[in-house]
Amino acid sequence: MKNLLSILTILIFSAQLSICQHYYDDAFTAQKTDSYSIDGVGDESFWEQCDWYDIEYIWIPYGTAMSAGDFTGRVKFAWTEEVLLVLAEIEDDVLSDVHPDPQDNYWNDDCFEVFLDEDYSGGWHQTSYNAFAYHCAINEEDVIDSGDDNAFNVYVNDHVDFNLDTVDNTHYVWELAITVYDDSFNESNPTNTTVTLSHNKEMGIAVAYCDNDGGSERENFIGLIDVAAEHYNSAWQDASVFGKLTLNDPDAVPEGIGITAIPAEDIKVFQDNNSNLIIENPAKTGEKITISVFDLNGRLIMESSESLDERVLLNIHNITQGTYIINLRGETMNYSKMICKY
Ligand SMILES: [Ca+2]
Ligand SMILES: [Ca+2]
Ligand SMILES: [Ca+2]
Ligand SMILES: [Ca+2]
Repeated sequence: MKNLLSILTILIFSAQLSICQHYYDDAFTAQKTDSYSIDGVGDESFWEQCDWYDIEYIWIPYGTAMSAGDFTGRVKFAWTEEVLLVLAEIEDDVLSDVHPDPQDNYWNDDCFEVFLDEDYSGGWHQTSYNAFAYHCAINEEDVIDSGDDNAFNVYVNDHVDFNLDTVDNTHYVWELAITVYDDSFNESNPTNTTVTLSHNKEMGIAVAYCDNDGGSERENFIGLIDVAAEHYNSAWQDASVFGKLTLNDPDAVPEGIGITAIPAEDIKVFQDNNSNLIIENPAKTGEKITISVFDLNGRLIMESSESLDERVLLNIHNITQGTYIINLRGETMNYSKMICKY
């Protein structure tokens, strides 16, 4: 009996380990927006604040290279409290949809896939809703995920609102708004609850493209994550191969610290034409502050202690072009502003 208990303990512990692990440390950031339009055109201003991530790893056939013009892709992420937003630019020489039944061989037609693990748990999801593998068809309508033990290849069209826009004969834009469900989702429940998104929330994410150029099967499967050979086709089954997506709201003020000394609208943070960061504070408070520059993945790029006089100048020549979050923190203030370094 004692041995049996020991074995059970080991099994349970092993199961917990397998549920919580993540094989890769790829990190991505989604930026907050309050409004959007799913029209296949990424011209909303918030998309400019989001980084592109290349869809560049050939999962099938593993480790091979694409011919010029066959496929290129890149993706970016944003969010509101209601949805995760995905924008992808795809180059594909032939759009192909040879299996007319959306539930038949959906992965063998041209198809844009978003893999989403609401709570970043990792772990097996092929036969559960621990995570979702949203296979979006080029008909701009059908979204299929493998279901659970009771339901195979289920329609989850109401999870993803998407639009596929044709730019020219070989270039396309996919724009998606994904309503987020947690692992309590049940396909037979007509009133599944959805998850409200918030600043700093972490979710498991991967993206891939199934490229079929006219045959009966996809010729290539190209993904966002640089997986090992053993995981060349694991994403549809195992959320542990996903990367981490962090939701960022640049306007969020950390709890317990507010701007008390100076109204936020009175502080101006911008870059001048000589690659200097300028902070203007008409209140001339002289408060000792720490100026921190973060990239969109939350990495600290540089930091400086200054006195918040009427005008503070900080040399940022050595920072590469891109979007950054500037944080000013002092005894009575905590203020963040996003800037584009050019
Ligand atoms: Ca749009
Ligand atoms: Ca192709
Ligand atoms: Ca999960
Ligand atoms: Ca294709």
